Amino acid sequence: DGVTLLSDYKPYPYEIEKISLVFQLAPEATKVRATLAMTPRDGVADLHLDGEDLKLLGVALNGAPLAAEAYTLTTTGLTIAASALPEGAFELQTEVEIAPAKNTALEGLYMSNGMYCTQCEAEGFRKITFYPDRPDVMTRFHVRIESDLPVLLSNGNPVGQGAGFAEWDDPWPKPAYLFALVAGDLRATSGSFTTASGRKVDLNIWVRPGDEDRCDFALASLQRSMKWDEEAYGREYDLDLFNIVAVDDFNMGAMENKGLNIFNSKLVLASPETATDTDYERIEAVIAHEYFHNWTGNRITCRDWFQLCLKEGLTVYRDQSFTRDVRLGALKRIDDVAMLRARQFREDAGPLAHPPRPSSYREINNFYTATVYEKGAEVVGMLATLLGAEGYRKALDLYFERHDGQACTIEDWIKVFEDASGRDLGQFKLWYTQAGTPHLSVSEQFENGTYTLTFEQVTAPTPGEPEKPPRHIPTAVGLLGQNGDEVVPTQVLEMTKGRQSFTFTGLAAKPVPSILRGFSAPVVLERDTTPAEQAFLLAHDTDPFNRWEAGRNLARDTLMAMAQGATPAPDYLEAVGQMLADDAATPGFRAACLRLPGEDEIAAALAKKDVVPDPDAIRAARRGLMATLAQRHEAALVGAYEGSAVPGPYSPDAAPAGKRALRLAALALLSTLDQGRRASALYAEATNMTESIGALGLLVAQGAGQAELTAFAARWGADPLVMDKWRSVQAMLSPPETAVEVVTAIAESGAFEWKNPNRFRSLLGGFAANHAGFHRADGAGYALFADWLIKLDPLNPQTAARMSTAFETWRRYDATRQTHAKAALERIAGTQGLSRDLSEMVGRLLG
Ligand code: B3K
Ligand code: ZN
Repeated sequence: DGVTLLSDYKPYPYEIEKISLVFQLAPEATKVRATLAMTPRDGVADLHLDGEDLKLLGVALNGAPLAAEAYTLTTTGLTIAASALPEGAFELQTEVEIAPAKNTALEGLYMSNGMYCTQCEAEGFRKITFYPDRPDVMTRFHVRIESDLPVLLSNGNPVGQGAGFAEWDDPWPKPAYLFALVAGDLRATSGSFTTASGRKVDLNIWVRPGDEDRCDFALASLQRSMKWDEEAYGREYDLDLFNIVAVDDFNMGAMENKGLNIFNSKLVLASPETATDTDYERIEAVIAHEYFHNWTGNRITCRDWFQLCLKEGLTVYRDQSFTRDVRLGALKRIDDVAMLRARQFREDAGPLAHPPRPSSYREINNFYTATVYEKGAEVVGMLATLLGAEGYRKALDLYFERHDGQACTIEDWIKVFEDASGRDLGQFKLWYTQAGTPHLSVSEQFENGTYTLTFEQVTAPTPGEPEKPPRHIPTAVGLLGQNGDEVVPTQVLEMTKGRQSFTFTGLAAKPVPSILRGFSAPVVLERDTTPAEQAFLLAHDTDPFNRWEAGRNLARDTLMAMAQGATPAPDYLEAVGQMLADDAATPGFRAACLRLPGEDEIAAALAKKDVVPDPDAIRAARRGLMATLAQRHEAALVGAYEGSAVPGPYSPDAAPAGKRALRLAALALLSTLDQGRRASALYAEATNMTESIGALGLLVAQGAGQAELTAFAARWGADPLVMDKWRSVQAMLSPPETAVEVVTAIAESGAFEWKNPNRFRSLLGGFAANHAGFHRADGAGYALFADWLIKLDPLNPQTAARMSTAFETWRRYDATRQTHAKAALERIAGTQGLSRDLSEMVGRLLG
């Protein structure tokens, strides 16, 4: 029935010593000849090679053509009967023809703006040649590319080059998903890195002619990443060459192919005029992420795709640590948790909930999720918290020593932590195998100098998982005295039962607890506390994350109450004023505190309390609170706005970026009072994209900015990456009364290149983030979205399926909206020839 089960895993019956590939590139008819040196592992068995959309031109065994009776060809592959195979080693050769120019799915070998490129993870290699396309089959690749294009690249080291061809050899055995090939008219920005042991590595960032002047930041990011991985994890790079190629048509962010990373061009190209501070930060983080995969993913890979979080969760944890260390410090945790809640908690609370290590799937591409990535990273972070910094490093050293060159499982990973620490992590493993976000409620008691915290954990059922046994939860707690001094420094309480108490003795007075410091576990903390106490923590907590969290809780509670008709809580308004005045806090931190929770987050919080969220009331509450804050603190906000202007040439560094963030956060509030006067002025004088697009967004949110939108399009019309911002700002921020019409107008203007995933995501992804617009009561938002998914699916199922997650919250809303959303989903489900990708998603969404 098309379902793949973890429990069905069987090792592949053949070893492959080596694969040699010859590509004769042509847009409509590329020929691929593959020669596999194979040996049966355990006696002769039927030999299955995966293959899809391949035109078979010939099969030969040890040099002799194979008779047609000896093999069967299906739509999913080629099987050679055991009876046709020799006892021992043999050489198998296939020749196929493929059409990269017709490949709109952007998986396998395809073309983008005249260049050839590949995307093989998870199962794209089977669209290039017949091969056991599974991560536990690792071998050495030799590649010959024949083409007249000037730059011909593959994995590993260049071993031959001449007129119309290049040959590459990768000395490191790898699974097929890490194979890559690029051919095109490309220009390199080059540099080098010398490893700790003295190996000089050549680095190239390859882009289309004309883009060379936007590569310096990516190159410097790569150098920083290489250095950090040596220092933090003792990991050196292992080839003499590292290539990164920017591609305009790409289904996701980037791909860690061995020695030849391929990137979505939006995550490489940056200049002050075209990229925002957030773009710079993401470019650095993704360059680091893909580079870090060289050890966590490539040298040690996954046994099967159920183990995806083994490489992704760990590598996200590593890139988050990198960004904290080289750029953002404590602010990084705040950003990551805000993102985790917005995406992963949302996923965990809906029909798409699944464990970081799922146990079944139809289409693996549907499992590159916030749960596998971000929650996977949280689980690694909890292991680091439980073992401490030294213990974590010891465990990772053991992981690399024990498993280098292998394809591993989550069981292997946990065993490494058990062996390095001597601890039993059996209960901890539930984090990997069960879905759902635990809710942790806390109560306190103080008597005779003894303070007791009692925790209770409950996880609601998720699809297919009615029972939720207690998890092992590391809870970092510190206690503050009434004057704000820290009376008990942070300690990690380990909760393993459903209900559990922890005591602190010898206290002079009842303390104020700071619980779940640094967000030490991905749980929802529920605590009956007063606004006054939250305000106290916002003012005094020594843990920067919990300081921010206290303000966030106040803001969220205020907004929830306002969405149900209340007026804003005075404690909150007061606390914001104090925070704004706190010059000891960095501008970046103050900006994070000024930003209010998004409408979707408020809706989720209401739904959790069994209140049916009203998108229009939520929007009104949020805008109302912004206006109230602006009125109350106008002088301070004007001070913050004017005082955090950054003079001089643009630098993407954290300090000026933090100032710009504060400036824009203050401006967002002030814009509710000045009819966009300041935003217009800032737009006119801005010399960097952060401020241009920030100001433009504020104008659009007020239903204004027509002149600025026109000016922006006139200036940037020829730059598709910049125009993506123009589209997404309008789709995301237009008022709900006009958002559907705005999106429709952009979509239907001939200029919208919807087949390019960046273009599609900028508009439809932006619209999905427009809470009140997408969830418009008459269902027009849902219908528009469904139309576009139906249109994209036959060309690019992967991106269509990914975008369908816009519907994952549909059951939260009122009956009318539910009826419209359900109708839209059913219309998608009923579409003839729907892809496996999108039909799996819609099936789960409809539950
Ligand atoms: N490993 C790739 C993602 C591949 C997605 C395939 N649908 C990028 C990354 O996580 O680094
Ligand atoms: Zn990754």
